Amino acid sequence: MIDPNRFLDDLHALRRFGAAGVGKGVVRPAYSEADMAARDWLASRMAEAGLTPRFDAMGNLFGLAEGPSLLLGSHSDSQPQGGWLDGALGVVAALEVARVSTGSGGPAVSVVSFQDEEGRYGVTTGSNVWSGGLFQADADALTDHDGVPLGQARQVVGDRAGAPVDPAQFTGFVELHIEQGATLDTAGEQIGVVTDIVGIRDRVITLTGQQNHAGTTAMALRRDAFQGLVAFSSRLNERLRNVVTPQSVWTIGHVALSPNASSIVPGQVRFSMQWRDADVARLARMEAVIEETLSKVAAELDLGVEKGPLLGLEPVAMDVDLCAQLEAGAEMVAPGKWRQMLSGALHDATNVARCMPVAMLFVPSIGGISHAFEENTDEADLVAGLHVLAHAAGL
Ligand code: HGY
Ligand code: MN
Ligand code: MN
Repeated sequence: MIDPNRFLDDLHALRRFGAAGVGKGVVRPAYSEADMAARDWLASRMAEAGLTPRFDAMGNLFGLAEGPSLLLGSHSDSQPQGGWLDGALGVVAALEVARVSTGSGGPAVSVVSFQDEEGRYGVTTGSNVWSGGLFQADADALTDHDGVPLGQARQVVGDRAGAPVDPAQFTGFVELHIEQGATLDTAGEQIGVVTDIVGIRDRVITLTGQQNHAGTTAMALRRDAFQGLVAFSSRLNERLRNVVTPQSVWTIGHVALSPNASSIVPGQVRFSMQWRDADVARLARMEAVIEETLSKVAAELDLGVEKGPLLGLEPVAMDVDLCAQLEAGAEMVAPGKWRQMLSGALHDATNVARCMPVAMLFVPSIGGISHAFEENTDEADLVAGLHVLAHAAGL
């Protein structure tokens, strides 16, 4: 029998690894001490649940059932400032469903916590490598914003790593996740059944001008990298309006100004450029506008441009049969308080869809807040999501 209190206790226990900031925030980036300690704890809980824990070389952690099984899970790494539920909810709910199913001779259910879903080193990197979307050597060359290569960071996995886990042993993948947006919360609904996950593009861009004295360098003579970023961003906002819809998003989230000093004209700026949309053709049109705007501004301000590798994932549709099971569960658990919806956030399910049928379900995020310490969800909604997941697993 699903035990909501045991599930909630596990959620609060997992939050203690990297607990930080206000509310229930966590700081548990991929391969950090807190991340690996959390994975060791999850491995012990998987063993107690009757599963066989197995790390792979990337640090993805599986709890394997015997024979063919349905895979449930998500990720347990966090953003640099993360909420306690992003990823963690799906892993802990999967653990509770697998524990009950194994204990009652029910359908075989395996559990996974993917590594670096939050893309400290790329974009959903752990499940990307595991599903064959990214070669290990290419992943190892990816660096975080401090320049540390993933190949070096993942050494912390050490001798935990066992044989690779073959995706062929799984019949499908279902991921429970918080919505990370305001749709369900605003509508007073409890469950979202995801129809599609948007696509994403992400790259690091460097503009290089001339570092100089802030007092003696006339404005007309400056090659100011920060002004280049300002001009790029404001013109981009104007020019993208012609190709986007209200669901399209683009973000400059990381900015490193050099040398970042009050009396020095900035000679260089390194920034992340990320955009997302449900339509592949529109992602390409957005890319063209970004490229044109960048080269125009660089030419006008006499700045050098260096573009890092373009990382990305295509939009993906969820499996209709697995969705039907989630919809039946939603109607049973939250009659009239569920909807089908698009996911504006990226998830490991996008990568896993390369190897098997996948589906996702959401529970509300209070105020739509996520990727922030304030992220939270009512316990009743967390438990509702757990019950719908259990129903989809055949419990
Ligand atoms: O950015 C995302 O969509 C995910 O939460 N990593
Ligand atoms: Mn997530
Ligand atoms: Mn996230």
